Amino acid sequence: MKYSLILATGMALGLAACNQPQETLASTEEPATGEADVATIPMTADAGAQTGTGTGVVTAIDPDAGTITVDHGPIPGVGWPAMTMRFTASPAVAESAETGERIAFDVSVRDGVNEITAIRPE
Ligand SMILES: [Cu+2]
Repeated sequence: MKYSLILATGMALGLAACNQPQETLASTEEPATGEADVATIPMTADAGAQTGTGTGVVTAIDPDAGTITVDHGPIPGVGWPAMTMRFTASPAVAESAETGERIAFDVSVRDGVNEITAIRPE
């Protein structure tokens, strides 16, 4: 319950904050598919969230649960050593990865929620 409220509030704030630069940012990422334009934008300007960029290998994807498991290297931006862990991801982001693929990704850490906000092939 508490988790959902925090997530919903964060998403609302994120959407509001990213309303303006959304168009230009989206064009630098993968081609927009309609549903992907909001979800794949790195929320680097989101106050209260720590952000970082990492690289690693996708070991599992669960689009229904909205998670991606990545065996990743150190991520100095959020103070993490190398490890294998599960991240939250929007359906659009989850679908942009493949199991076994080597990726670079943006991560946002806020209120204990570790979310991959963008994925690029490495
Ligand atoms: Cu980790």
